[in-house]
Amino acid sequence: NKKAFIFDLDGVIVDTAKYHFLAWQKIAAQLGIEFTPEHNEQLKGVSRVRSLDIILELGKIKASQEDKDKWLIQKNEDYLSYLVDMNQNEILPGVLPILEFIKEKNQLIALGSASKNARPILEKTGILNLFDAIVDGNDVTNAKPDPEVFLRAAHLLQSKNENSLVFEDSVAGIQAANSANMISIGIGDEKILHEAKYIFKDFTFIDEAFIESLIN
Ligand code: B16
Ligand code: MG
Repeated sequence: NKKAFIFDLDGVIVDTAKYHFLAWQKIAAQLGIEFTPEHNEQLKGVSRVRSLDIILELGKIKASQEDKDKWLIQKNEDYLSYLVDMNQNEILPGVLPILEFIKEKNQLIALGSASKNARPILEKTGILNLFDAIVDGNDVTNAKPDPEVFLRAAHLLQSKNENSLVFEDSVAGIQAANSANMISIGIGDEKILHEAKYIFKDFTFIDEAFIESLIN
């Protein structure tokens, strides 16, 4: 009776959240919109298209589809420029030993990310082979907090929702996991992620005993 461990990508496995922020900040600055780290919390786990809409709403700007498409391309090109030299060093502290421990225990691992850039990131960081299933922004139509991404991951692993665990750094992702009846594990600030069943500041606070308690 295996458990399905579903991992978000940005902000959980790798610290790409900071690159998303830098790239969006450039777009916002260009449009004269103030965009702070607090505003950025609303964008975590949210699709690229929806993220731009949130920023435009912040600045009360109405834009043509043509302009939006241009900014979306610009944002992604800028974001990808930060990933060019990405390697295993960008995996967040404590993540790799936990992934390896879950494998050692013969449990299942999936990715559940909103990002369309997920696969190249897993390749560059050298951990693609640890995943039994990958669901990313190319596979889903409904963004978090809709649970589609996690439901698909559990389905691919043939795991029941209640036997699935989700590691997430975003409020939208925690809500998605909860509404799918999965066990939500927040990674980050407990004030922001208070809806999660468990919360850890980062993976260095998660030990093997905790993972074992989830398996049994
Ligand atoms: P992309 P996650 C999400 O990834 C990010 O948290 C979010 O900030 C980003 O806008 C979204 O992916 C889309 O990413 O532009 O690369 O397709 O946290 O769900 O792994
Ligand atoms: Mg995330």
